[in-house]
Amino acid sequence: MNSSQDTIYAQEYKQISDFKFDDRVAGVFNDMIRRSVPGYAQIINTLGDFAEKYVSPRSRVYDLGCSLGAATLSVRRRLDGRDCTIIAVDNSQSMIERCQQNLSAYVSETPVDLVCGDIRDIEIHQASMVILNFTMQFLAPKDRDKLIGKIYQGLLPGGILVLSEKLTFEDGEVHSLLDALHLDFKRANGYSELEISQKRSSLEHVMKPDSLNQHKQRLQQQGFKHFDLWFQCFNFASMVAIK
Ligand code: GEK
Repeated sequence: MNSSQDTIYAQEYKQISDFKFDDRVAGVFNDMIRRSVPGYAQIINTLGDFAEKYVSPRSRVYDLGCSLGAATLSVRRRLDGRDCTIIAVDNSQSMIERCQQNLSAYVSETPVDLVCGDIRDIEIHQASMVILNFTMQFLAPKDRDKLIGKIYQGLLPGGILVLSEKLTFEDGEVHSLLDALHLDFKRANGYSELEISQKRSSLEHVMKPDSLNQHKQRLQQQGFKHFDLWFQCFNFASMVAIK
């Protein structure tokens, strides 16, 4: 999956508008997410391992907020012979168009239904795996319980939800430390102070992370019995919840 270098916030803007997954972002997204999210590559690879263990024959896999299709590609490689369908959803037309090109570059017998739509509106049925890889943090907090409830209802018994999110921490000291380490990670990946601060302002009203406790409580309230973190690097984490 090739992509141009992300220089979107390299020039100084007089006014920073809210972050959008538009064509400009979609064009550099692969570079942007790898340089901004610690552990992203490992999480993407491990989604394939979860798929291998949890996806049952003739079931469905949902990739909600699929962007350029990295998670779908990782999972699809492991599903041949299971007669499954992957439903990959994103509400950015630019992401969907590029995702389609990425998927067509590889041969697979597992079909992918690529849907340009809002994950709050789609139905979930017969799922043995649902992936929310850094997507729920962009949903209004009031819509999150309902989404997790819908996923729980749509999962087959024994099915898995993999939920990756940026986290906040209730302990202020820990929050500041992990936030500072994340900023160092971005600097080490070549982002300037200007790029870091302008991107931060653009995300301020758009991305609202929860704490691990909030995730745990929500997942339990919506019915999940089994839950834990399987990955964390600084303030980025990936969780599993099993029905
Ligand atoms: C990956 N999972 O590479 N409905 C549908 N899509 C949405 C919605 C919504 N309500 N809100 C946001 N999106 C991917 C990375 S990126 C994470 C996910 C990030 C989409 C949005 O268009 C974008 O493509 C994606 O969710 C979030 O594994 O940029 O940090």
